[in-house]
Amino acid sequence: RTKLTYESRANLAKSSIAKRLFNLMATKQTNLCLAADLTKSDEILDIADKCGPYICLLKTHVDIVEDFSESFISNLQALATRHNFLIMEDRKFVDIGNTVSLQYSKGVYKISNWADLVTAHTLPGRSIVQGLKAALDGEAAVKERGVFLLAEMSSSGNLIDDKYKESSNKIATEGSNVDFVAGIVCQSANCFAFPGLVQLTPGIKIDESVDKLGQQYQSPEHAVKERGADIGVVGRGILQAGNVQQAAINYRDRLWAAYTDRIAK
Ligand code: UP6
Repeated sequence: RTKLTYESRANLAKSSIAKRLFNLMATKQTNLCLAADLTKSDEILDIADKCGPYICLLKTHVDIVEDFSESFISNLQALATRHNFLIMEDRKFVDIGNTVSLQYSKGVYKISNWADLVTAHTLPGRSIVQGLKAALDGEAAVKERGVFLLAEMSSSGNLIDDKYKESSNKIATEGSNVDFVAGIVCQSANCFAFPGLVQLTPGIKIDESVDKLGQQYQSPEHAVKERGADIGVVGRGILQAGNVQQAAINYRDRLWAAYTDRIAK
């Protein structure tokens, strides 16, 4: 799968939003996801505006926003339209189907109303995908949304083993889930084989290999060429840079060059 172009993988994808994402990456020539881990809505909107032209995906953790409001969401959506990127809420759902269904669509954040994509752990089993789908109102709504399942984590000492990885892959590709599972969050190319899924890989930074709280980083080139990343997630590598726009351009250029190298070989 890692030798194929994003355009050809768009044709193989079974989830509509995965198709859309692959095509967006190909036309906009970016495989960079910005992890906008900031706690004030204005800061998130500001960085989304500055980095928007260089990213395919903006990833939020909406529960760290201290001044959440509906206008924050509508402003973020306007920026997503203006700069042509998708929005992923990195909620990492992990509960029984009925609970995740409520967490996805209700409460303060009503995530299913605005997030094109969400993330979920596979720990509860296949019912987590069914629970998320159940929150959406019919087939048309399912088509506009998707989930990325976690099959690996970047944190040192995480408890995921080979069997868990394999089972996560099975859940992602089985029967009724395929129209809704858009991709896998993982660290290595051997997590799944189906080329219609997007590999999202967090833990990318140019000048550091760890943080103080267990995060482990790799370079853009290593993530894309050795580990099979289709989209590289960069948070602090951009957020803490002196010039965030220049940093986004730099990460975009390196991730994209690594992808073009990968498919040329
Ligand atoms: N993330 C990881 N590792 C995972 C899954 N998700 O780092 O296995 C997410 C974090 C954070 C971002 O929740 O939002 O990716 C990484 O941020 P950083 O680049 O600042 O370390």
